[in-house]
Amino acid sequence: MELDDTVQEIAAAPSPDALEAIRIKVLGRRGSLTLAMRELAALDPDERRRVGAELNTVKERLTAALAEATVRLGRAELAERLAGERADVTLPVAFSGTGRIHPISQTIDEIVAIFGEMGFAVAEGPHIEEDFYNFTALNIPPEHPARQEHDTFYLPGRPDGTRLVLRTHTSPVQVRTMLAQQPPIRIIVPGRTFRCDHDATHSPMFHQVEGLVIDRTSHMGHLKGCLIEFCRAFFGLDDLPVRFRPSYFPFTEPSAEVDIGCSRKGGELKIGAGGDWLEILGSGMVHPQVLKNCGIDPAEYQGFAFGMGIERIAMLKYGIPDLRTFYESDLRWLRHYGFLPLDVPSLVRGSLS
Ligand code: 2NL
Repeated sequence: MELDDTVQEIAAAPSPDALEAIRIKVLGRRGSLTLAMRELAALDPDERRRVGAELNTVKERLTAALAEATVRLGRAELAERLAGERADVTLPVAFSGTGRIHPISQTIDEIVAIFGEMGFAVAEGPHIEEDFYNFTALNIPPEHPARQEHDTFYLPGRPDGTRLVLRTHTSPVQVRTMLAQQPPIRIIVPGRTFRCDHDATHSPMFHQVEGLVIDRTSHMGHLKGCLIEFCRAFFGLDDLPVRFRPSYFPFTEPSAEVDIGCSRKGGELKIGAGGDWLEILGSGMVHPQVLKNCGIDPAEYQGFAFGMGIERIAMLKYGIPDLRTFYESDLRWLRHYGFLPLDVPSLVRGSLS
């Protein structure tokens, strides 16, 4: 009778702890069954065999009941945990509020969105370059100041006497593209660039976006239309004044610098019509010698190119006053000037047009 009660108690145990308490009470070192087994020694042999067999049956039933209860409680615990941890995958994403997109990345994404809409593809290339791709192919003469030790990061000389450089602009990617494919070419090239320069307005590492268009009849009118459209889209001003000013680069002829309208009333710079001008881009028609160096016949093809510094236009658009803060990895700065990960630049959401 007592056995049936215990088996029932085991089957009803509400928790693993309660079950363990019952096991100790019966099978523990001083458990009722353990003590009864111990007392067998005092019985005469016949009696011992009979009671011993009975106690063994009791022990087997209890052990089986305990094992069954352990499985039952384990299942119940798992079911409870699964119910508690159930994830509703249809709920909206809970934004953790931590990460931000760096203003340099955001600005590059914006520029890519604008030129992407005009049919440009993005091209990328190595930061460590051959002298040929960074200088020679671009018609930059050996005595040009840009080539000097003082202005360019050179790697140690190689056994054959040549030296690799940290690219000083992203143009070598355009050179590589022209050597790899025939026109039509329509690319923009964002990326890191390096110059031996470090003060309040120069960083040894900075970012550029350059663009290149080559086709049979690409002309200065295309250059102008393309860059006027870009300036207005980037600053979000349909009537932004844009002017082209003659300039000089070894890799373009003719060359033009691009200014946008601004005002400087009371020492505060404001982009837009205001009678004053601010330089933001360099551009020009690709020099025939550069086309030749890059395996393109200048009698058949012509094109235009342009380049701009990302930090500079990001500072103008987003009112960031100090260049050096871009690379300090200050989380408070990033929370203030950074962008939400889902704030993806595009022309169809109104923020760029
Ligand atoms: C500036 C001026 C410029 C280019 C970059 C270029 C590239 C090739 C051929 C011809 Cl492969 N030109 N790039 C042309 C004109 C200006 O950048 O002020 N950049 C920050």
